[in-house]
Amino acid sequence: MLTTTLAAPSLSELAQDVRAGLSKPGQKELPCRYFYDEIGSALFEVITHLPEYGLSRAGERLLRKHASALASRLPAPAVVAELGCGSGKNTRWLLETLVQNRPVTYCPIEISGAALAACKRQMDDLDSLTFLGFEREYLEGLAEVAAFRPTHEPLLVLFLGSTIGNFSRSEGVQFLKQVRRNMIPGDSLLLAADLEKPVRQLLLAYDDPRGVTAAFNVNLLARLNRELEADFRLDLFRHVARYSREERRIEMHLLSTAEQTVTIPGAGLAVALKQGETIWTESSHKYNLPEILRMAHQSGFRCDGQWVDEEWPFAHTLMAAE
Ligand code: AVI
Repeated sequence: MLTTTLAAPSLSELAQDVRAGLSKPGQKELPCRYFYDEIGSALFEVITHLPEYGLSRAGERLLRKHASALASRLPAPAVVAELGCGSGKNTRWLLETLVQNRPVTYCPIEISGAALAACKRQMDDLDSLTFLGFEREYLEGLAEVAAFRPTHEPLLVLFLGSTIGNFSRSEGVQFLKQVRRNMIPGDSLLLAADLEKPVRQLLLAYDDPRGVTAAFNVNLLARLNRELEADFRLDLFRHVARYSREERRIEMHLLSTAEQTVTIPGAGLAVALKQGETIWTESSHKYNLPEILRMAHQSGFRCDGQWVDEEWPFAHTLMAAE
């Protein structure tokens, strides 16, 4: 297996985003993409095994069950790009099937170097696979893949795990449009989206009784302590998961249990928090099938297939670039 990994972006971007999010008037925010340092990626991996968090297992079941059907609908893809590969465990089911009858260049695009390294290990023994990893933002990495891929070899872009749900609905469509701009007719996108389900089930998925999701959320503050010399007292924050019926999304927050001031020298910032005030760290939007098809059309794709898991409502939609 051939392997290359391209370098990470600078730290100052983290400082700028933290400064912008925590000095916002009204609701303070931190971008969820900063969850995934080495510890956060390891905690997320544990989350994917929690009985309450059914998303990852649903995605895995769909890929295991439909990999051959999917492969047969694809015009011999030789280049597979993945937006956010995580450990690569689920993707392996599909790649294993694809490499059976063609050589594949696999280009995972991932901002977490730790996740990219884990994904590389996951694919190590696939002989007909060339692994070309990009430690980049999704669109930046995809533009690089688009620039080097031979145009006669169709490109398959994977956006799995329902990461689309971490965008707002309108940002999600804007994002898919930008993905589409890096593709040409004949290319395809496999999009995973978590579907609406009972609120109680969703709240448990994002606030598990073992406290792993809480640790994942609080690690974001620990990361700022480590990387920006912040002095967040982790014992003064509590993980909160809420469901917004209006927006049809889970929101994760970190609630300050005391009035306090936190200093973040690396971002040149001191933040005053009231007791009960929250920092909003993540949204996970939940979808229905017609709206996924609408999103596909709005962003320049035709739907070529859709698979829904029987145990945990979750959909994979194969979209062809028109
Ligand atoms: C990566 N992303 C799709 C996960 C989600 O479900 O929104 C991240 C996550 N947050 C809490 N648990 C898992």
